[in-house]
Amino acid sequence: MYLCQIDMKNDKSQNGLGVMLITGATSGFGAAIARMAAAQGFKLVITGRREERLTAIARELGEAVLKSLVFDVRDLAATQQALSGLLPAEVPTILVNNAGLAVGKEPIDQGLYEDWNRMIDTNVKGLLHVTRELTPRMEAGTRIINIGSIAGRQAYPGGAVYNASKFAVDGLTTAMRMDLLPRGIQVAQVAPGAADTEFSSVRFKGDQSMVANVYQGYKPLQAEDVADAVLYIATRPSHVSIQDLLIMPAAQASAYHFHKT
Ligand code: NDP
Ligand code: 8X3
Repeated sequence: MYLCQIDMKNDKSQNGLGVMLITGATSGFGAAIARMAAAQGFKLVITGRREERLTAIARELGEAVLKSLVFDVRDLAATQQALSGLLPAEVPTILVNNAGLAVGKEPIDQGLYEDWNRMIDTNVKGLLHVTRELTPRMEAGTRIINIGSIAGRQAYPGGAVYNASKFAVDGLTTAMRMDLLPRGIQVAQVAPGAADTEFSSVRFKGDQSMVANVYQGYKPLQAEDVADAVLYIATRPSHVSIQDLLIMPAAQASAYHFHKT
């Protein structure tokens, strides 16, 4: 059970606490953020590629969902088409750039170009596409929350391209914060450690023994733990800017140090 102190001065519209747009709301962090934000009074625009999943979440959350948008963040034309259709009351007061993935864990001399392109195009270019399309329409007092990773702070063997993409998110977050400062738009990063979502299943292309190995012997973060961090940032009073939040399982001290039993 999570309790966030909510500042009603955050209210940017007739939509209660405001409108949160979440990319990658079909599973993991994104779905948990959508559920927690709806429960706290946000209106939502939710996005993802898997239409059935998105429709199911929209149905579950009912009137909280203003719009469900099915598109691939890698596809600039599709992103532009989907986001340009937002009505003024649907433009986010909180943008959560969450859609992302790791694919493969081969060393650099064995990596697959296709995997590398998927990671760079989704985690870096996808975040840029969504941000570029929405920021011109976002008002003073709004916030962007980028989902980074411990993998964007510490590189590890087999992580090179995923590491590079999340180091990019770290750098982009800092520069975006400076660019958007004069417009009164805050930019934050939430950087989680190991979390039990569909992440590892995607990374290991469905190999469940590899997935089980990642989370064995300790309790990883749950999607709700990360959602709680996002909602904390989203609901601070308007003069408070949480810029960076590193959140790890209690059993993880760094990208390399786990206490497994
Ligand atoms: P999930 O695989 O459960 O969720 C990933 C989400 O991203 C899905 O909703 C997926 O939707 C969406 N997505 C992926 N590719 C695209 C695309 N091309 N276009 C649109 N949406 C896309 O994993 P997590 O919830 O764990 O991952 C969320 C974020 O958190 C990612 O950025 C990940 O890198 C980061 N992260 C994860 C950690 C972990 O250990 N789990 C730790 C630190 C950071 P769909 O497939 O329907 O398009
Ligand atoms: C996901 C966390 O450590 O598997 O970003 O890269 S890690």
